[in-house]
Amino acid sequence: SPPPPPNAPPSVDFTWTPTSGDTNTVFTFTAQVTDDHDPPNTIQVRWDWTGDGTWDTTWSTTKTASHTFSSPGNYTVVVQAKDSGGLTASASHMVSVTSPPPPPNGPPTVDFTWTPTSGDTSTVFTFTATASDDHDPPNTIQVRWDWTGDGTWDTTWSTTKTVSHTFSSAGTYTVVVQAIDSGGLTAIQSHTIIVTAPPPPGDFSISASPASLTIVCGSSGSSGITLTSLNGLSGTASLSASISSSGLVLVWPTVSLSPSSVTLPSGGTATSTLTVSTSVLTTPGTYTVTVTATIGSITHSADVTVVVTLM
Ligand SMILES: [Ca+2]
Ligand SMILES: [Ca+2]
Repeated sequence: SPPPPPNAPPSVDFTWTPTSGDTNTVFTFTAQVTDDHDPPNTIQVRWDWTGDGTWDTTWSTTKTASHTFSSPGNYTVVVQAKDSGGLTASASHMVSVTSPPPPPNGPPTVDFTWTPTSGDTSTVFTFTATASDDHDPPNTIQVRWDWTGDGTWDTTWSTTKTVSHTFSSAGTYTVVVQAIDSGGLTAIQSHTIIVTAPPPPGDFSISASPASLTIVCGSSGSSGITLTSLNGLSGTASLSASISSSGLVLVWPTVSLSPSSVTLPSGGTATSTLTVSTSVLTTPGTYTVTVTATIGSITHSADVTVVVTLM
């Protein structure tokens, strides 16, 4: 009989699924082998995932292998088959691996601070929003504000994160900021701000002690004048004194203030001295000395009753 035909090498090819993918994809490769002598299940295969000539698996009769590519790129995948006689064949294909798609857009985050942290209806509050986002840089995030938490937005959308506001009435306000990213996703944050009534206007009082003097003709008397700051008023007070009487006066007493100008500190007091002087010729009787102090547009006065007697 004729000699058996010499051993011929196997033939090999492979398929893979999925046919394309990214760095998260688990590719499954399946080798198809035939041979002139050996049944396919006895043919061994091995794989080189990157075409660099280094085999990445050991020989195996299992024709299916899985692999995930850690970096995007075009990879030449090589399979080699070997029959029982040691003859080999190989096949290669290029597999494209892409980067994974970016994660879906997420909403931004937003919060805000404000200065001063408390105030009244005269206070100009400055609000500063801080926004962040998974895709958009913060300076592209738009914000808008609702000063009263009533659901009506009081500003338009703006990429400017700092805005000023003054509350016209005292109260507790829920300030809301909303942020929106380029994909239209939004986030809100709110804080409570207490706005107090403005302090009462500054004022002062004036008093004289003693409030009445009895002076013998030819002598003099004095009364201490005290100015007291109210509600924080401060300033320079100009003082003046006038004298009047309901009776017939021929020779008037004279009045003077020392000093005639005093500096009133906020929350403090300032003093001056009223001196009423007479001569032996001064008309006896009852007089009213009115001491008037003026700070800015505020004027107050105090009366001192002066009785001038002959002896
Ligand atoms: Ca063979
Ligand atoms: Ca986003």
